[in-house]
Amino acid sequence: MIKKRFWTVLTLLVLCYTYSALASPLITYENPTSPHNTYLNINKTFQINISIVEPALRKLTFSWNASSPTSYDYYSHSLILLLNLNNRSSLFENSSYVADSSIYNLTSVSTNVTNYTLSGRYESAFDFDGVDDYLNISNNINLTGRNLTASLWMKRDTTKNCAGILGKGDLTTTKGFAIYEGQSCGGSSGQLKFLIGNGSTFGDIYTRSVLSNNRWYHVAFRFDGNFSVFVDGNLENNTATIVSRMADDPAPFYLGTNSWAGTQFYDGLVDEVHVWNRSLSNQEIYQEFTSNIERYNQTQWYVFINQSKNTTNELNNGSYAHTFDAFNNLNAQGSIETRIITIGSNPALAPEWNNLAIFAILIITIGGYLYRSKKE
Ligand SMILES: [Ca+2]
Ligand SMILES: [Ca+2]
Ligand SMILES: [Ca+2]
Repeated sequence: MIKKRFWTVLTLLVLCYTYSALASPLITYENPTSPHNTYLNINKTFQINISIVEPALRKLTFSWNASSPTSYDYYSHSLILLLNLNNRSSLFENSSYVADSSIYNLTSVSTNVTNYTLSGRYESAFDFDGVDDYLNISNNINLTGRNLTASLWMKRDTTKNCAGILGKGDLTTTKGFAIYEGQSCGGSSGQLKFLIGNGSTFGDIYTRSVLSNNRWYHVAFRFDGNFSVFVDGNLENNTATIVSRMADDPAPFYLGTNSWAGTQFYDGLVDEVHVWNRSLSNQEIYQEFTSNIERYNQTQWYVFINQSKNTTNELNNGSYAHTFDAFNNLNAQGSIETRIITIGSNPALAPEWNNLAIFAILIITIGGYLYRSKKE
């Protein structure tokens, strides 16, 4: 009787364990992630690649840097739009449908778009012809009163007056936000403009840089009561705005056109669009520039990171521990082992080379000894 109960309890425990193991996100390091306890003395940056198997991902956190621990969300409920634009049939993507991989799984419809291009920043990108192509992404998201960060990669073919790149809402109602070309819209040729409406008026900011054609740029705009604009991870303009609060209604996102004009079409590529309903820190925006998160199919995700300190500096000497935690819709957690990368200035021999060197010295010494004994 006791024996039978023991086996029943054991079976239940095994079943519970198996269920929880199956139900948790699975994270795996992929090449070329450095092994645990790697020492770097030149090229003080490192790459991390992971894959995640989880059909209902809700949150992904990257923690790193042992000396001043930093935690960074690659994915969470505050990421309200995530477009990889990779034309994955496993996500039902085709020339007239684009998958939003945010939690909100928004419905995107492309209009007058002929093709994706394989020459994206990461995998494929969307190629807007500047004539009539745009994407319309309907949603029930209301950003009224929220902060905002919007980032994307862009590579422009030609500079056009006021051409819309990304926005939400019909700005004739002075609501929502928009990123578009500044030329003839209050800015110079090659500048970008970011605009937010509060229901009765607009606030705006421009890039300081004049962005060249035919080159990839990462651009990010942040509204947190003030305006900030980042190009390739660098904060390059930061101003107060007359608009202290955003007004919005559940209006569509638009890519490739200005929703309020309908004739100002962008000519060029757009890739990896992120919209957050919160303000990201400068470090988080730099991290967006240096990383990519991709949904590969219904269950699989990839994250790529090329970690350095910032856009101009490699990492300081020290010890960097990194790990990831993922959560699904049942709040089950999956983690991966912490790996440590040490960065220093001393040329350090890897342990196997140390052993090889000792072995070689031993062989030479014994060889020398035998040679001498034979001669004597
Ligand atoms: Ca077209
Ligand atoms: Ca892409
Ligand atoms: Ca073109």
